[in-house]
Amino acid sequence: MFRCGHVAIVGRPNVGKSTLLNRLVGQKLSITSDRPQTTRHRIVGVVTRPDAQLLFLDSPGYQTRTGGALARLLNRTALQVAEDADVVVLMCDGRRWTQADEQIARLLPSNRPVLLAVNKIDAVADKARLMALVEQARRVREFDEVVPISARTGRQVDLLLDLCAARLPEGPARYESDALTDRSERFLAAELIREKLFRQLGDELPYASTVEIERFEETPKLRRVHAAILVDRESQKPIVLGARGERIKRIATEARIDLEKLFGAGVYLELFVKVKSGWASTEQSLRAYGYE
Ligand SMILES: Nc1nc2c(ncn2[C@@H]2O[C@H](COP(=O)(O)OP(=O)(O)OP(=O)(O)O)[C@@H](O)[C@H]2O)c(=O)[nH]1
Ligand SMILES: [Mg+2]
Repeated sequence: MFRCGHVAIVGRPNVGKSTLLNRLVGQKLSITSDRPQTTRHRIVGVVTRPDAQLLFLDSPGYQTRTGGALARLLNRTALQVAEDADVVVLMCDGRRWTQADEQIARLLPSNRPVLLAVNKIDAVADKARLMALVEQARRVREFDEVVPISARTGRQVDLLLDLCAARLPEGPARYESDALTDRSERFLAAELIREKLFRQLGDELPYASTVEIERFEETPKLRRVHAAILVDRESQKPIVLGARGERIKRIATEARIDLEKLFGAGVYLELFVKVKSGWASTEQSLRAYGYE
């Protein structure tokens, strides 16, 4: 008997959804950062075992204080992911249960298994507080299972994996057994560059920035990537470039190192900054840049 199906990972921004996806797959597929709204696209991470193939869906954190076309689009993606899955993992931060967690818990479908993953237990010293949090969450809705985990250290992640696998429908594998994701190398390259941008820019970050791959050439041993960082205003360009172009150079170097690891090949990366006013202001223009 073999099982295969989708497991959605949902939750408010910054609780560690993408960190979990990467931990499960054992590769850095989905970008992470210590600021909310890092993930903007759904991405599948494939885990193949002798008894099951689990297709984990990472999604943007659900925003309860929304505004703007990008936020609206991300929220739709976040909920759609749960609707499309066989099993839902609601993730929360073990340090606090908030109004936002409560709101998301209520929005989840009631006709399929929902597991609560209480993450970041490595950062919770007081286990009684963890118990209190679980009680609070249980008052909102029923959960099939509650699993305290640490996506960062990997603690109890295997247990969560087993519990998800057991709840999938019977069926054949949908991906090759060595597949990691449904996304192209081109997409992964754009995302990893965006991660470096997020991490390097700190609070100066122009939220209305994205990465566009202009050229992607593949040979067995080398990927040649030309990518543009799009910003909304001319005044944001020097922020991305940094003094004497040092910042963009650092972004490119870090992205290249991660990409080489992920692709198992050499990477030649050229990075530019471009001003494209209003690229994130309407849903139509967002679609033109790959947002669903
Ligand atoms: N201490 C601790 N930190 C964690 C753990 N898991 C994730 N983090 C950190 O939490 C932050 C957010 O992680 P992400 O995986 O980007 O969170 P996310 O839920 O995908 O966030 P969005 O994509 O913005 O919705 C990062 O700084 C992670 O390193 C954990 O188990 N323990
Ligand atoms: Mg994320």
